[in-house]
Amino acid sequence: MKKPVLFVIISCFCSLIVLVSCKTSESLKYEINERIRLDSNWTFCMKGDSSLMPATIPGCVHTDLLTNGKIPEPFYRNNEKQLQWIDKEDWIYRCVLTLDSNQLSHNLVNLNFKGLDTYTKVLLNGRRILTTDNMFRCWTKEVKQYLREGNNTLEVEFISPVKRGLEKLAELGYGLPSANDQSEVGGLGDKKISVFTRKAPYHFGWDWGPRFVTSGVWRPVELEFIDYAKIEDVYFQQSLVNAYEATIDAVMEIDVWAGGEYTLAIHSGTDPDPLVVRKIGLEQGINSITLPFTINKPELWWPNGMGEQKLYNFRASLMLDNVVLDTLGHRIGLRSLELVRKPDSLGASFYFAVNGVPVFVKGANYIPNDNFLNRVTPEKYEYIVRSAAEAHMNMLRVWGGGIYENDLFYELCDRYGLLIWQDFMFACSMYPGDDAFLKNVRNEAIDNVKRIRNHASIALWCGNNEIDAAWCEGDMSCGWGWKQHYNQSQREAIWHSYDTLFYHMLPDIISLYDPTRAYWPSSPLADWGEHSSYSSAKGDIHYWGVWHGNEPFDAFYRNIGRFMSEYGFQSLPGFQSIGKFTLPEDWDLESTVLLSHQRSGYGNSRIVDYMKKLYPVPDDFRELLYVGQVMQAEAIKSAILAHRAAKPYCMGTMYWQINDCWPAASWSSIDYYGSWKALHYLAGKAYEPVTISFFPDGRELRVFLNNDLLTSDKMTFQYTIRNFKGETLTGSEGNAVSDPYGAVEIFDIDTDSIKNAFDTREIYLQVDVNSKNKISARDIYFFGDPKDLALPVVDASVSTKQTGDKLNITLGSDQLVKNVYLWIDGFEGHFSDNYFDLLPGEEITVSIDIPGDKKIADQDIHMLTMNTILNKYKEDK
Ligand code: BMA
Repeated sequence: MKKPVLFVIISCFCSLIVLVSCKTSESLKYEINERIRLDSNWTFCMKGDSSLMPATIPGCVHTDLLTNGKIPEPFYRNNEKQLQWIDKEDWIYRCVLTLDSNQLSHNLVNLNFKGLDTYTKVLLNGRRILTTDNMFRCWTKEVKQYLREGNNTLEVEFISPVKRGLEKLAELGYGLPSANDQSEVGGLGDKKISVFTRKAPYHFGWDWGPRFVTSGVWRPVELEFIDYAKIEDVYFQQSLVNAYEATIDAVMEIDVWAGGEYTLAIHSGTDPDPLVVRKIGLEQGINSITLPFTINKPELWWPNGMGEQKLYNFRASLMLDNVVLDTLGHRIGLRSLELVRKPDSLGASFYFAVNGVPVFVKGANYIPNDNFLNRVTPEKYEYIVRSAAEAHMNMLRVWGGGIYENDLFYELCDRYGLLIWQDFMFACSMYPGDDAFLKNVRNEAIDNVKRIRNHASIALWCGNNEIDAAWCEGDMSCGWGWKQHYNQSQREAIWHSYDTLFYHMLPDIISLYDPTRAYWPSSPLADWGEHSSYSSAKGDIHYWGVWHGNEPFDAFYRNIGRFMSEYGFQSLPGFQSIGKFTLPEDWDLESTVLLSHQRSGYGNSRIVDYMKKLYPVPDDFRELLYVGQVMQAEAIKSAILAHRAAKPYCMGTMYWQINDCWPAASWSSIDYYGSWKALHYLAGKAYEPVTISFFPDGRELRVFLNNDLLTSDKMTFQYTIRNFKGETLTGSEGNAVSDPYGAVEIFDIDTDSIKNAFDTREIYLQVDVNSKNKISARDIYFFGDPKDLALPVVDASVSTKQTGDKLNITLGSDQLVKNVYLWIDGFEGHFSDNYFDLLPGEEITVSIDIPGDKKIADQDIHMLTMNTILNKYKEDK
């Protein structure tokens, strides 16, 4: 964009959307608080430019430039590189508010910004009213004195976060470690500036994401008109919850403009009778009032898979002379929740107990769904959370390099029963520790703890991602090699900042503002590196021996800690997704375009290296993507099942990562466009309530039954060794006694004797667990690597039946077909199952939603299987 000489102000008119339309009738003496959203008819321009363009609020400068046709789609091919100029400019956003005398007659007018990204100067009618420096904070300014009847100009100037970052780096005089800050992509050489700015760390690049350092009004803006008093906040603190009663303290913050005798009440749902009501004298300023109340025989909230997610609608109201001035409500799940860390003979436990029941955590790490956060629709939020619940997950970790998520995200997690491991937004870096920085973080932490603490889903506050292990204080030989770059006094200063922030300030804030929840300083507080000073027998562990450590997949069986909060393996998106951001000429793992959509240092060659050892490496691009996804899925499935078999020593498993922020090669199980990779299907199976784990241990194959049901039925099991035609070669059966919510070894097999008796390329082990004459769990195991299997040359038979908007596809085969992957050219629907094994003589019906007027014939169903791949590439040899 050209920089103009003149800067012309062209006003815009912000439409005023009434959020809480509470205008009083003539007869009422008091006006009820009113809020209007300022979210339309904004304009923006580069500072120094005269051409104003329409802007979207909430939004950001990159997407506004895109909508105005000034830049191409940032995620397409290599476009990222040519868009790095945007974050080096300052940007002006402006609108005009038209206010009438009635609105200005209110005693108080607040301007609330729910999120400004990041460094801004805010002007109202030409007068500076606010300066901001933290994307994660909410900003409120009393503005009545600056407003006038008629048109008012609101202007937000965004100062380049890159310029500010560079200034702060120069001020400190030395750089701070920031492992994932892609400064080179941003044209800054080795100048890592992300740590100086309280802004989503991943915006500066990550090992799965691009570098787009955004600016913008990223959350709603509103004007709020108040006459007497306002409910600033209400926290429903659950001091005691059990099946008989829930004791709750409604801790209220009332901001009072006119002191007097007010009435406060708490209601539940539509019940006109309050749970508690109190008349109380309030003084001008902030008043803190606690209203305790009890719910008898509460319906409890449970994590997904353990029970219902009952949510109560609690509502606080503020009254003056029987007129309701303000209300504030939350949907509250009543449950007790505890992080149990008890020393034991092996170290110390690390598990969550909900309503007194130990939870085996099954989940994934979660990152923001887009680099441009305004592109994440409510539907996308629900899709991701629902996909997690459908895969039987009960926890997501909101990881520390992203954002404190939107309210909607936590509401969805409450509804779907997903517990949240909530990091504060610090990851893989050391941070400054000057007073201004610490004060800023303090306010950020308070804002966010207060904003989300009412959600039943929040299980834990965690200080940061991987910093403790990376720095590794007290031992020069451990950590990621950061300390060695600093002299003694710099090292002390850096550690002091860390210690202050994560071992004092944040835990103090939690004990003050959310005392019923646990705080954990860093994830992990147990590391996989051989020099680690932490023990995996005590805390959580990130196990990256597989992938980063290049260890074989069976290392998953040997590296199990008390709580596996990260581990993972990469794959590329599927063929249909790849087609959306590339051209056919890019369809090569070493093409510049695909390498720029692969941010892990080893590039795509790491995927191929693993593949060479275990699977054929297809020449055909679509087949290569397929094998890559199957490899990722089978690796992570085996890790999950190993962790489940190690219960109760291990009490949680969360793979890295469920989602993507752009289309790329990554560890995700759902790609940027929402398509489930093979991993999401297989993880869903590994997370089912009752599963079987195959656990190779030397020459033994140990077989476990994992039961996550709260009840224990009598179960029986059969195991059979079969050939690929399904003929039983040998087998046995027995009773399986599993505790409710337990894991038990049901039998083991001497693999040497199997190898001596049979050709292991031609057999598999099938285990069925039955209860009440129904199959509760079934899984199969191969005694060799996939590339060595002599799978038959067969394809599954396909027959389709379309009823209304649903297409059922029935597949069958008289021989084993491994990893059946289905797709329909030119149509992207969600298959209810995919990448599954079809056992000899069995039928599987898969469904997909399809518009009734789109006719799909049997031959439109395309299929890839491991049988095809193995036989094709065997013939090639
Ligand atoms: C973990 C995460 C991320 C990273 C991932 C893959 O350690 O915490 O920082 O993206 O590994 O390398």
